[in-house]
Amino acid sequence: MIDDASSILAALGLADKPAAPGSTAVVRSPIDGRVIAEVALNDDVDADDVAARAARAAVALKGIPMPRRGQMVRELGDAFRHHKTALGRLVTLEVGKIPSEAEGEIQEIVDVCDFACGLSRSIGGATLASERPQHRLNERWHPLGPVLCITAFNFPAAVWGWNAALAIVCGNPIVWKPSLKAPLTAMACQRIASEVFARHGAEDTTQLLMVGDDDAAAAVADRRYSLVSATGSTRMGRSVQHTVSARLGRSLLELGGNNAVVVMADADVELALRAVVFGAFGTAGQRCTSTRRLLVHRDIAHTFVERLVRITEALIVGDPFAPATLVGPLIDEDAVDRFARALDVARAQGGEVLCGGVVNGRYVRPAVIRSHRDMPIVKHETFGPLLHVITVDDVDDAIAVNNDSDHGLSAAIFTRDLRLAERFVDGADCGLCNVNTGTSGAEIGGAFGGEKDSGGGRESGADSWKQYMRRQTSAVNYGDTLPLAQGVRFDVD
Ligand code: UN1
Repeated sequence: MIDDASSILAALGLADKPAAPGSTAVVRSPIDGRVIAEVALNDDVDADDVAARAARAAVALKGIPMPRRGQMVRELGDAFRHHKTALGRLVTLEVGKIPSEAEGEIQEIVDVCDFACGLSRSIGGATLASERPQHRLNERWHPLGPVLCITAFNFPAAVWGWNAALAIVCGNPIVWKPSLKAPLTAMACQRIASEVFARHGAEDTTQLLMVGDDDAAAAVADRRYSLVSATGSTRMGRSVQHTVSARLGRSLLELGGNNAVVVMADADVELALRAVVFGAFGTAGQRCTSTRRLLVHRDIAHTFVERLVRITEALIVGDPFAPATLVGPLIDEDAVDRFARALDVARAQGGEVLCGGVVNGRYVRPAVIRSHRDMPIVKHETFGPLLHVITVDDVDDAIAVNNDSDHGLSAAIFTRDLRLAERFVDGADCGLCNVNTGTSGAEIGGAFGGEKDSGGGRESGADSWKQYMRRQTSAVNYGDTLPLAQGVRFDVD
């Protein structure tokens, strides 16, 4: 199936040979479970060296004017443009996304680099009126310091890209701890990035920290990292937050989601069907923004669900490199077990599995389950192609069910009625809330992230650059006297 694994790796300068002696991680392609590489892991001494280099790189980067850092990030974007196809193939090989989605992920890096380059000439602080005569108050933004970026397997490149482009423009080096389920994509991105930054004499602007999740704890606790930006499970996020808070550091968390699409009785059904199918089963349901709950109006529930099941049953599941495939494999056998278990639990709690189940190995058929709103499982995230269908009576009911989840990442409503749309957006407690388009596939221009167990962070877009900078208020006296604020007098002769 993937006889050209070696050529995909070679195109990006990666070897499929076993790594040198020492701890290694074996990388298997989810497509057929075959070992495609073995990568060397970092030990404690390496980890300390990486942090020390990052601290030195922070000093060097701060000395480079922001628009020049923007230029470096623009070149980074160009390099990713150039390698888009090759990187996309690697993402498909390593995590099983179909090529269109894999390339879309690389495009997301290109987009955020363009965005960050623009920011490099527009980031500024406010000038404020001072209560003291001949004084000016102004706000200045300084680089924060090294950023530790922890990413998950499902977006093995883009999430680092969001963080890296903004962090670097803001003057911070970035150390990337990728998921050991997808280290090759990280190695390829790092190779590309280090070439760009070496051209500018800014080595170590990006580095990799190749350690397992448990061994990342020491880096998370390391005060040399001013910001820990972590994407992954809520459990991981809680532990990161706990450790970083204890040292009064900053964290930026982008965790799971249990996202709902609401389809009202007046919805454009064709649009809604497409959005639900892509949202729930695209990326084999392995996005944090994947649609996990369909809240459909009682009046159209029967016909909508019938059509949805028909479309779902016709989806082509299989080798993601095959042109007709829309749903590739799950990342590993554990993910398949969790999916199978979720179907059993849903059945045990009174759900009716209308279609879907395990096929073989790492392949599953997307599942649609007729569920009840009070089944405990519908309140939890299952990372896979599984959709709970729940009927709702009206928009207020939809809001109530949508919000009855520990997560608050993304939601969407399909309706032609402006009033229903606005009421839903008003009432949904999620960080992202769409109208007549699905829950996943956010653009980099908007702040991305969610509430509650989704972590509260906002990555990419909008004004998220503020999280990568240290804010300073500066009072400047351009007069000849020293008036004190609040009218305080302290006369010394
Ligand atoms: C994730 O699943 O961790 O909005 C990120 C989306 C993508 C990013 C998802 N742009 O689905």
